[in-house]
Amino acid sequence: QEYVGIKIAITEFPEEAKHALVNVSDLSARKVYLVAATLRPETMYGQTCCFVSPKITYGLFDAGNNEYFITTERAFRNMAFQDLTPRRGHYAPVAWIPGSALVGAKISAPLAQYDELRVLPMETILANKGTGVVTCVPSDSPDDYITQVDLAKKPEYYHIEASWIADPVPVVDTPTYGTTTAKTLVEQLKINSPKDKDKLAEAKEIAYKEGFYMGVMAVGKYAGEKVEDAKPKVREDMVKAGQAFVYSEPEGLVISRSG
Ligand code: ZZB
Repeated sequence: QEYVGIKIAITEFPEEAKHALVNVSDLSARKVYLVAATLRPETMYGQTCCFVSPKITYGLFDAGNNEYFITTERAFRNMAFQDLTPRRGHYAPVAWIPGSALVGAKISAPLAQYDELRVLPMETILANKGTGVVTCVPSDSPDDYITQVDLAKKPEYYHIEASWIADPVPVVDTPTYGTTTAKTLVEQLKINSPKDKDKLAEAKEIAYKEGFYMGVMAVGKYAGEKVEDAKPKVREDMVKAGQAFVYSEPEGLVISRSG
């Protein structure tokens, strides 16, 4: 599986995170990025938050070039064997940080239409897939859409502020679902919760196909072009700009949500 790692800059840490990272002496001298794994770089215009799991402990890793990455250890280990890190095979974290301590962090996400976004919790993130960090695109990802709906229903329970939840941004236009593919599918399939696994897997499958084969970009440099054509161009632009990198996950290590 070949993912695009999206570099999402942390611009302000919550107090809890500062506490966890107190022994990292050069933290303020370096850029810190949450790295989100995605198959849909063309949708990055529609990012509305970055999800971490409150159940995962992430590592802060030296990524070279005065940069730190926050990912699962498993993901950084993969990167360390793909010449994406300073020393091949070295993946010891500089510090550990619980996902819960990152919730509320202020972030700046590449191509996002919002200048400032927040880190929010997603309980259904799988620890053994991607980087354990998921960038939220509620226009096109049914999982992201329903997670935001759920967060908005009980912000106190999730220890977040309702104002941290941003509205979806139109990114891809499709003949069947317009620019609200995720919302429409969630409603049509009567998905009520982020835990509605089977229906969400079905919605994701439909959304992927519809977006890729029928979608036209509704925003950005390639507005008006087919998603099929725009996808590799957006990916290349982001890689050249240092906003993203391509990394692969060995087959067989990928455990899909559908089982
Ligand atoms: C942004 C995005 C925009 C995504 C979209 C999807 C969609 P797959 O196909 O099963 O490999 N993801 C990544 N890592 C995890 C994880 N550890 N746990 C749970 N979800 C994860 O899934 C890859 C997609 O699943 C990734 O692409 C990421 O969400 C999420 F418009 O990133 B995506 C129709 C889907 N649309």
